[in-house]
Amino acid sequence: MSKLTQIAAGIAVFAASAMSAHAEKWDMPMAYSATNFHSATGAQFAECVTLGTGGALEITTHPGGSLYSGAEIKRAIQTGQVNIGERLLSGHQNENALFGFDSVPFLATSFADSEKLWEVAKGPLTEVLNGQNLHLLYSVPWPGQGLYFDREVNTTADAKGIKFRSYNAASARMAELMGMLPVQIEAAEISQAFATGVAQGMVSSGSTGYDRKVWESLSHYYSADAWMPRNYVMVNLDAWNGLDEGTQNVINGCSAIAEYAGDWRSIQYTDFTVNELAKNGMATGPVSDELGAELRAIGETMTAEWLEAAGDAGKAIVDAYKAAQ
Ligand code: PCA
Repeated sequence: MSKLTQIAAGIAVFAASAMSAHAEKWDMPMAYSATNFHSATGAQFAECVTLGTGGALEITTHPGGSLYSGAEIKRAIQTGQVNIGERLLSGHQNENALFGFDSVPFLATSFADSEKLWEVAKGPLTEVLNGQNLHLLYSVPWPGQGLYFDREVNTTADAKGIKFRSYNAASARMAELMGMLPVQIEAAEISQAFATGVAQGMVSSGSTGYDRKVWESLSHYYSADAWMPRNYVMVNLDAWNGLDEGTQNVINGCSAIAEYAGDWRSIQYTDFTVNELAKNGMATGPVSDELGAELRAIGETMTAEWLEAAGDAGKAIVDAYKAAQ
């Protein structure tokens, strides 16, 4: 080894030990199962930041609600119990109606439209989140939402009285308007809820049905593309402001890659997961014409209700989205 190589090697060892002495470790709670595509994207994001900062900031993901359940994650980040985490923001529409912009029925029902809607909503949403001590990093849509049941359902009359698992205000309201009984349950708990009859149906993507093997209890999946809700990865704003610029740059780069990769996975997963539901014995196909028409009417009611609740800020998002069509 030449003198110069020795010095270089020594500096590298010194730098590595200096870094690990100051290494910061962030836990990242995530609500959905480790095998879910959002969780896979989050794990790669965490690895990207850990590698990109040379280990100075090490992020460890905790999927499946193992650290905090879905409903607790946002508050945990806001209050600094953890510095980073992922959450379905439409689950907090009761705090601010804007969080439900991605669950307005039949507003954006394709990946291209979901992207357009996201582009115009990102600014206002970032502002709301900053006001809650949160910094937004990236967001990835779920595939289109369809209806799951333990029976054949061709009209809302067929679904009357069914206990319907909800995950946000829109899914609960849809249940009510269809004459069903909404019951809020985390995705991590649904296999058990269906097995014990606590719930008999839900609105969700093929992805969640596949992740939770719902064919063990449910028999029908009807594609409806009702809406495409999003998961959001957020950092505590104080923790974000406390990072040096280099670290922020690495996180921003990893976030952009994660958003791209997550979008791609969501697209790939759409058909794959519905095919898996069918392979495992479920009847799959579009909603009947009659149920489709009833859902459209319910969607109009829900859209009017959301616009009323979200006021000018909500209307501005919808107008900007329509102008971009
Ligand atoms: N899966 C999540 C939200 C939307 C989706 O497709 C869930 O069911 O909790």
